[in-house]
Amino acid sequence: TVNITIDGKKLQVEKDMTILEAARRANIKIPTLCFLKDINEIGACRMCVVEIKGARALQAACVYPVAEGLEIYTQSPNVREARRVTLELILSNHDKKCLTCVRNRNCELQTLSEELNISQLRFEGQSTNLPLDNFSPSIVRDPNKCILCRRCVSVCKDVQTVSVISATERGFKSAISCAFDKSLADVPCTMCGQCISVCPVGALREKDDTDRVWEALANPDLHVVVQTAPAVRVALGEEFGLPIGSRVTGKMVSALSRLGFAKVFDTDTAADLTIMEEGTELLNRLKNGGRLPVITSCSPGWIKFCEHNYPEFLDNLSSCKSPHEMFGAVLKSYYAEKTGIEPSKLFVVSIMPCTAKKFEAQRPELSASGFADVDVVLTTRELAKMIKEAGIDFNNLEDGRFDDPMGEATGAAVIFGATGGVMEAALRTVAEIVSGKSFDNVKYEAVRGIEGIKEATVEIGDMRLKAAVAHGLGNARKLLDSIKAGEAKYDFVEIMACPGGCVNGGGQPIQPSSVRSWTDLRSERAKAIYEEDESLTFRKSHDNPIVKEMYEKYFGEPGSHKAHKVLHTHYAP
Ligand code: HC1
Ligand code: SF4
Repeated sequence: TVNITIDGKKLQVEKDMTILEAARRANIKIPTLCFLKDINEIGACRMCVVEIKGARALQAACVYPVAEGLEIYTQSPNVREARRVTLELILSNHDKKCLTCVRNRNCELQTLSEELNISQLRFEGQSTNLPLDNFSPSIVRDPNKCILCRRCVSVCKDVQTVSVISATERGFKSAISCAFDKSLADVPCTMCGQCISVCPVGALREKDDTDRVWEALANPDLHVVVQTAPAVRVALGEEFGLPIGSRVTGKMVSALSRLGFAKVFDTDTAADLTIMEEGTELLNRLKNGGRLPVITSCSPGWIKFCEHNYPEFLDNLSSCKSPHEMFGAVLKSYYAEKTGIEPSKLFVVSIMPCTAKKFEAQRPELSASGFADVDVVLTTRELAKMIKEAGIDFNNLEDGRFDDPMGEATGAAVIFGATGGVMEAALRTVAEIVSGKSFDNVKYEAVRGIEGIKEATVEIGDMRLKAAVAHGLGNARKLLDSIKAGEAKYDFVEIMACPGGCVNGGGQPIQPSSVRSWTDLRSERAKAIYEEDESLTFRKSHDNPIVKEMYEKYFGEPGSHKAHKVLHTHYAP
């Protein structure tokens, strides 16, 4: 440890800390803007400058390491003026249309202006008027709102290893853009939306599809149904001021009914169906010498990454559609038949924690009935906007229940939302199919948690199954490279594009750096997911009564010809 003084307060701190972290320890808040812990620690914006006794210039606290005897001042007149000038310069050419910005009231630049008491602007910069990039089905980039903090560049390059956005030019002409000024739609962007989650301002956002849903809801000729992904229920509450990790499943269902959806279904039902199909596929490939490892196919950002970077693994992918796509296909076939509603009159909306799902829904491979399996995908954030616009008092809603006949789901399906969940759900089912026994302990701890790559060897009777789980595309890359190099061998692999899995998807509520840097959103939201799992009556996919009924009445058995027609697909190289 070292001894330092901050604003006259004596402190003992570990020697590998930055001044920013040390100050936090002492409950002294230093403002930041470009800083995002572990992702963007570059000291570029200079909002966090502090005065150090004996040093010639002000120093950026987010990168400056503590040292024995350091005397630091975080609120001296020099410091205050420097921060104000920095902020005013950023504001001088920022597109300040806060009232109509998606990030109004959740913008780090706006918050800083308030906190530093900026009441007038001394500098009038030349405002840029650059075109929007809104050609991607998932992501919109507005360069006029960009403050060049580079968080998106770092997350795309270092965490996701995709590197499709970067800083170009220098000085006044600096910009964040894709190579040759192309659109995000024309580069190998995976549409994961991690860049949106880290953007402090409104320079990156999802493509807003709420109008399409309002229109469908107002159309008397359509039967509009909605399904919600497992991870949405543990994050939506954040949009209404509830603590991170609040479970709002019941309120979410009530809000959706109030919005006017004819039926509110649970994507989890289809996640159980996915496990039946994927488990069967895995056992078939193991028995018949098929391509191994089987790699999960529910994360569309991962699929796109695979297509661009690892086409040699496309045949390893499970042929299962992702759960919400399966659900859409089931609704437009089984449910349509059962209710006598024409598939053309059925409008399926998916509420997802994911921006890549908007792209996925448009894929031509995913239209079993001749119509798109899913018509519109909204993110968790877009759903919150609709709830607010409809004047629904979310926090005081009663708990609703998902609608029959497709409303039952198991704990196995819920955990899909956290990294390792699909693997664990599959193991719960595969273990019982192979052994013919029923197990009370359904926990597979080895595949839980936020370690980048997790491995487990599971022994079921005389079968030894080698499994691996990767989340975040950088970890996926590492895992695939080790398989390619022959250093590792697995039977079953789960890959999710987003770090932490869907709970931390690019469509989830955005927390500012002041929260995100010091709270692990992934673990907090995952905790709520595992609580929900424990609270449910059924915790294994093969116990789901609705799924059983679907096989009895419609599909026959897992992997049947009919199941393949509706529930499976193929992503060709
Ligand atoms: Fe996911 Fe999935 S778990 S992909 O993370 O397999 O988005 O939540 O809905 O489809 O079930 C996302 C979440 C989600 C699918 C399921
Ligand atoms: Fe990079 Fe993902 Fe953003 Fe695309 S969506 S630019 S891959 S971070």
